Amino acid sequence: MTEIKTYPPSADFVKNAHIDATKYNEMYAASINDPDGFWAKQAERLTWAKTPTKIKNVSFAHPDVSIKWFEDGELNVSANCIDRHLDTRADQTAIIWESDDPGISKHITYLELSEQVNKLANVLKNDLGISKGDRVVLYMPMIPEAAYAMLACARIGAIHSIVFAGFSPEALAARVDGCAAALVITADEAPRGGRNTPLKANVDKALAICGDTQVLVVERTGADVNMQDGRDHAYHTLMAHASTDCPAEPMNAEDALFILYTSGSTGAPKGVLHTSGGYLLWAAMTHEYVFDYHDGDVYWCTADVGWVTGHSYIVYGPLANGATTLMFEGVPTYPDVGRFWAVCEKHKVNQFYTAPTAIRALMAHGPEPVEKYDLSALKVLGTVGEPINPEAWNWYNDVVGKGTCPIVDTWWQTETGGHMMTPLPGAHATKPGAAMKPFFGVLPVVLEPTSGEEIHGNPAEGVLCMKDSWPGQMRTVYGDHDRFVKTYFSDYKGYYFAGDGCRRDEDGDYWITGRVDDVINVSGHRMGTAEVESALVAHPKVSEAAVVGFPHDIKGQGIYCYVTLMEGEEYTDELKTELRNWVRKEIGPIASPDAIQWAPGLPKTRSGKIMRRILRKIAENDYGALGDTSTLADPSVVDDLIANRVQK
Ligand code: 6R9
Repeated sequence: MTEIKTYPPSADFVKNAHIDATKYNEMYAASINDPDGFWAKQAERLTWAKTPTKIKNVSFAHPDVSIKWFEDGELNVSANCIDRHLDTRADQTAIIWESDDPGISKHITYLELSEQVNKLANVLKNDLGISKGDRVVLYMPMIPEAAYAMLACARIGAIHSIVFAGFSPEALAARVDGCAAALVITADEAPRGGRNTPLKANVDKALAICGDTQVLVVERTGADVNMQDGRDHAYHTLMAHASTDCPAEPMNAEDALFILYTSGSTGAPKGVLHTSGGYLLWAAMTHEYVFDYHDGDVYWCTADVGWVTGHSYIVYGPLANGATTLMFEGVPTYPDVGRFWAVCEKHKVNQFYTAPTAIRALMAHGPEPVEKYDLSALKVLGTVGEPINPEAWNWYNDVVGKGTCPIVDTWWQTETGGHMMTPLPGAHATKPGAAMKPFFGVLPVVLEPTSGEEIHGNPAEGVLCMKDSWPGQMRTVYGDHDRFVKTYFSDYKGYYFAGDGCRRDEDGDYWITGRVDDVINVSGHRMGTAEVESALVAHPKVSEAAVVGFPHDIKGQGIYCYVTLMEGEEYTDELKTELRNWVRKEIGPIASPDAIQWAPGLPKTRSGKIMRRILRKIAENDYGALGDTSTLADPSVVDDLIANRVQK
């Protein structure tokens, strides 16, 4: 075996870090040995209207899964992210907004944030009749108003559900419908990479599908948009008259904060539900310790608020900590491939957090676009969303971090609310590609996939599960608790099953090996193969479709579709283009197929189950490893598929 190089933090870094190796070990042991004591103490980092006395009340026992943290505590998330900072930080920048246009940015202080959020909370309550428990869908560009809207919902106890602005009207309609939203907040258009997405027009199309709700429209580009009388309201008009004082609604720790839809291996996307107290504590604590955030630092997470990373690490975690958080509207390649580094230099970014797919895309352009800029403010680099390959890790470390910035490879999920497995930058010697260690309170186990037995000792390889709860854990699937239990607690009873495989090495460090289910990860975006399949079969000419992931240099995984047409339909290149556009329309551009292969026959078992294992191997160009095909109803279809494989 080749020796794995490790990268310890410098002595200077360790000296200033919140958590060094000794402290990590002490705190980790305390978090596991005395969770109630540990979390009661940690809960003091939030401001409670009523301090919780009941700390943890959890059962992972199938089928009666129930998860409660701080259940008799009361707090308001927006008061924690804003009000409590006003005495000391009113003039400190809360949000640095960097527009898609490199010439435009602005700084929003905590006082300004407070005024905007209070006003909007009043608009929601008084003009639009939104009250505690109502659902509000956000379909927005990366503009400060997106953060205002999240916090305004939190302030009055409304539950937000953000739909990524890259999703199609069809996908938006399903999500508006899924939570019976009382309001959609959007903008006229979303500029990204020099192009404008017509958000309001998409909302109009979505509401034509799912039925009307009220709409609040932020003016971003000033484009002329349709405004339906009585249904659509102009943000700036209503805000102009709103008061800057809206008392924060006291919320129980277990009251819902937000819903966020995410893809699973089966069925339609699930509405992951997070609650107020545990989630905020988890987001705040991980933000401080994992990025080693110190007062006065400028922190930048390049995600979109449409994903969980944007929720926890652009808005809630940083603002709960009184941090300065950068919000970027654009893309890494506009106006050129040096944009990330130009922004780092311009705003003197100290912690930078992005996805491996972005690193790989930028790495392809060599070191020059990075070296043009002064990145000396950088202290910590982070990655999230998918496994990072060692080449990309090394490039990030050498070219971006100049070998002086610890890299935190953070493994977590929409479901986990925040970081779960990650090195802490002052505590651990990192290894390229390893998620390393559990965060405080996290109890990972490696299970043998078929028996479900825990594998003790090192090294170990199997599926990754959690043996106990942590405060940031999702509480349920919105409106479908049975689905929650079935998805996460049924395959391995008594454990939370994450859906990922992992390896624990000789030193006890964890490496995430990728999904073990039918979820694929395209440019860090999670997608169920079943979703793409159902979009394809919704086309009138398609009779059957099977979708698998295959290795892709930049995206991590690409989307490979096998398609069978209806009797009598012609297999043409034009139809392939049509199907590609169809999927983009049904789901959004992120689901655009990378390869479509005509498959007049699909490999099926005698009981009619599609053998995806075989389709995966063909897409991966790995025919030697097809395994046993004798159980197929018609083994000859495999040869046909190999002969007609689409070259990638
Ligand atoms: C935060 C986020 C979750 C899935 C997860 C896993 C993959 C995320 C990773 C990683 C390896 C990392 N994933 N971070 N795999 N190393 N550091 O991405 O949430 O969109 O719900 O995706 O992403 O497969 O199960 P989400």
